[in-house]
Amino acid sequence: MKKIQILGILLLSINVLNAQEVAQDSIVHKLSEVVLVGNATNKHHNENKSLATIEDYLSASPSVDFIKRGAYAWEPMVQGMATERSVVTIDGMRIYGACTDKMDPITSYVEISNLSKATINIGQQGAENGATIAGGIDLERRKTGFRNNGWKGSVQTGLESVNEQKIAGAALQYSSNTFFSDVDVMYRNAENYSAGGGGEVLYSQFTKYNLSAITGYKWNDRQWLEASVIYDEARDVGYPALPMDVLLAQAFIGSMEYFALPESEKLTQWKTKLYYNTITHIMDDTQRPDVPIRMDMPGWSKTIGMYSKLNGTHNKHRWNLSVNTHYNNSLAEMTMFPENPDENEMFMLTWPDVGTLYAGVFAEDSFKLSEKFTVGFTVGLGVHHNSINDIFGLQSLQIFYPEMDDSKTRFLLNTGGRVVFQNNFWTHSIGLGYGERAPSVSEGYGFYLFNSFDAFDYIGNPEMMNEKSLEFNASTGFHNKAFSVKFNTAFYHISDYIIGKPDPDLSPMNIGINGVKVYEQLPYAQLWSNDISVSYEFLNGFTAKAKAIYRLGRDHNNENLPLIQPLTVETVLRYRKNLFYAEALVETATKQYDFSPEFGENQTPAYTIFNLALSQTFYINQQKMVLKAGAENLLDENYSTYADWNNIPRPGRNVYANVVYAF
Ligand SMILES: [Cu+2]
Repeated sequence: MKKIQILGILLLSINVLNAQEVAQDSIVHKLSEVVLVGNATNKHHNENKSLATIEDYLSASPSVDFIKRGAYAWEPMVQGMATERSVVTIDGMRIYGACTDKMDPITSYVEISNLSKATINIGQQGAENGATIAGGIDLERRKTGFRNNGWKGSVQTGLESVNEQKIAGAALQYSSNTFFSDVDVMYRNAENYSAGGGGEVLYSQFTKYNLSAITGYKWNDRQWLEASVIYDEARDVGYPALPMDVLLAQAFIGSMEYFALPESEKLTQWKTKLYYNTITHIMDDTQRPDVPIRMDMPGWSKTIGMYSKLNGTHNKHRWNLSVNTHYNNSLAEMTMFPENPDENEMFMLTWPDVGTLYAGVFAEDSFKLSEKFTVGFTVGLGVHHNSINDIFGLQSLQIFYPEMDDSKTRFLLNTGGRVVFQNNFWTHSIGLGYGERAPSVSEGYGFYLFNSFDAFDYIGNPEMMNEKSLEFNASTGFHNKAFSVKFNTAFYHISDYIIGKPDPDLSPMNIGINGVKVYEQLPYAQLWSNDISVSYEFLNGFTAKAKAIYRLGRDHNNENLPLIQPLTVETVLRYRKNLFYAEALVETATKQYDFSPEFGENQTPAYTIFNLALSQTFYINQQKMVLKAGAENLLDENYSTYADWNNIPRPGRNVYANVVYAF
């Protein structure tokens, strides 16, 4: 399900490599975590529910969890921190969501069929693609590469009982020594799901279409070009935890990349990418029977960018140098329609046509001190420039900030270092980091953004300073042939911590709202993130695995931060014999002792759920068929996790079946 590997970031081949193979031939460079995404032709795939969502796959990482506002488009958290504090990229490309309510994180615009793996780097080790506090997730595209495999393909279909979800997908690949092309389509359609013990969760339906293609042409042994497109469209997506739904969430993500293997032996690879993406997000409340006032809230986001990355080795050094730049434009509107037709409609720019221009350089070096000790450094420097391109939007914000300019420039530093000890059985590491980030578009320039968690309208603050983080991390791991254990801990002292605080002088835009919060900066907040994973293989075919996660987050007054994970433990027993595979899983969380009433949070009770999965693979000549069936939340427990927005209950018992046929 998950391979935690010590992985050099210097991937020498563009082919889809098995993460284990990569790890074995690379020196310790940084401590990345790699989640392999299921694939009909991947030897690991029968460990997963083959047609699970990308969120399910990423949840295998102890560093990643999700805020859930319904059944669709969960918001990824890295090390217990929400999207403003992390950088999520697709093959290094920056994409900004177009929703002021965080309904459309980057992960919602891809499908598992588009991806081969996700690389997660925590803290400052994750700053390669942009300034970050929590770390980065890079989702890597799936591609056959120049393998000379000829034609290959697969079709897959799945059914899930809890929301009558129907899943269908197909993929076709062609590869020769000089050309490859991968095309895939995926469709998901789900009705409302049922919570544990029965009870329909209204507005939890969704429909998603995804189409992607990637193609490469190699004109000599050292140079090639790749082009990639992803088109993703979700329609009629319900968000039971929010007062609005989504009529349309649409993304086009395109790129061209040039690869070169330099003649010099000291340079391993040079790659340069140009990319563009455009996102349209149409939110509405037409399906909701009683809302105090009807509103339309569309949003648009467009990003153009490039990067160039050079990797090399020199004596005992492995290094990586990159430049990247992007420009994003974010615009969102709100129109309110009063019930009384004599009253005027009210129009606001909730994101006042905000431009974000970022340009950064990043360098990374790892140096092998001795057989067993490696030191690594990263340093990133960025220039971040915001501008408000709409005069009406600027004037609206100037009501609160009369002195504000229409633009602001910031400089961002992200740097870290670590020492790693590794012998045949043990790996230990300690690291330090310092990072800065700019406020997000909402934090800086949002205008009356309603948050249904604490029922406050939020107003951005363009005058905030950069948020800064000092981090300490350590890990220790042991592995032999049958047994492995790994423990990670990371502590973040975040100064000028950005958070919304009530302003009693301001009145909300709508009835039934508690008030208005304005983003401001706490002197500091602290986060402590811990996880441990254990795996033991026994009796020829059995594997027992367990992982536990515990986090703590406090502000400068020692008050709890919101959405912090209580102790959560997952235990899995697996059995594999030839082509048969079975798995039983227990997930349990303690009562949430540390929660934040100030942010509308209440105590989440403890829960335990059981899952079961079976799979069998058949080979018929060159063809392969995988049948997979399972049940999630077997005892139909009614529960929600700490990260379920407004305590929306998780799905009840779900029986599913997946069939994958590959040729
Ligand atoms: Cu939205």
